[in-house]
Amino acid sequence: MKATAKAHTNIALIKYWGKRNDELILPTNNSLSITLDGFYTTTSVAFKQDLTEDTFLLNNTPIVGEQHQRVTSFLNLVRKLAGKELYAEVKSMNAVPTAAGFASSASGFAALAAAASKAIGLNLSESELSRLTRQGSGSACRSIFGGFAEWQKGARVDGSDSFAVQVAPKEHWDIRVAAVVLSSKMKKVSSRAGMKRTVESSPFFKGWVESIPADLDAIKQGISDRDFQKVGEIAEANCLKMHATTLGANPPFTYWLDTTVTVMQTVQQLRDSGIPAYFTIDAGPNVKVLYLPQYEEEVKRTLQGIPGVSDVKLSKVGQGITFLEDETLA
Ligand code: 2P0
Repeated sequence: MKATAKAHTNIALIKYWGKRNDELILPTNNSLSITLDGFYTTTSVAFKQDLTEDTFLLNNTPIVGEQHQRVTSFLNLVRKLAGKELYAEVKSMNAVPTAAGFASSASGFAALAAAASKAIGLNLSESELSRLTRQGSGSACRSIFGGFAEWQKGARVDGSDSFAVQVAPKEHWDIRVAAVVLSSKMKKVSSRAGMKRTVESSPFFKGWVESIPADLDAIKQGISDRDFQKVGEIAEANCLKMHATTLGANPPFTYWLDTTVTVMQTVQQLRDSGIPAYFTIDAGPNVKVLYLPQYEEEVKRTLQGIPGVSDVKLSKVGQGITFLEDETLA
């Protein structure tokens, strides 16, 4: 009763920002992301008769407290689905540098869901796996798929129609993402708390939700046409809209630091000098930059040269869930 799965993290071009149901993790809008080759989590799950509780090792360190509780709560869903009451030994290795500002919860919950559901004997389709994964962390449901994935918010109150679908496989288009890591960090508001505060108090939230269908239609056309300018412009504008909603919240907040704005301006200057590059930012200060492969050297050098930037990590488009030989981790 053991399985090992690998999942990559993803970066949203159309952001998930707001829930209509906190417990089931049901979003107020569809979102669309690129799965990233460079950042991933590998997790093995073994359900065993002799365990008296779930155990969780992350990068060889035993995890207790809130993180352990989130894993146990998620395994409860898996046990319920399978009708089995066995505890599990969970071992995860994270190749998502926390400092890079990617939500490791996306690759983490996708790998956990895949390994746990397989280990316990559930034979889930990709849609069913995405729906299960969503209940661990929303953005993770997109990481089941490689390439470009859309999380369809669904309409049903039980969440049965809220899961991701693949929009295009990774072979469709070789675009790149640079994760720009800032040397000073500050994240006072978690994404979970931040989106909740925004939904409850920001007068801009209504406009955000209303603007999504047009952004989605246009970006899907852009992806289909491999139109980099169109995709970049929509992604950048969608990110700015999401961040604008936080300024209208009560109390107001922003994830940006001074260097965040400097990186954004540098990306705009790159464009002015004829290099197509666009930024997007999640619930933190770091910036991700979309670019085309032929400009990799120049984009990297320019971003690395910005004062306050400590590292620039590059990634291609990645694949979806893969299952590995059980011996890999445990
Ligand atoms: C996204 N973010 O679409 C957006 C953009 C942050 C900004 O998904 O509460 O960790 O576990 O569902 O998935 C971060 O939120 O939140 C996120 P939960 P999650 O990638």
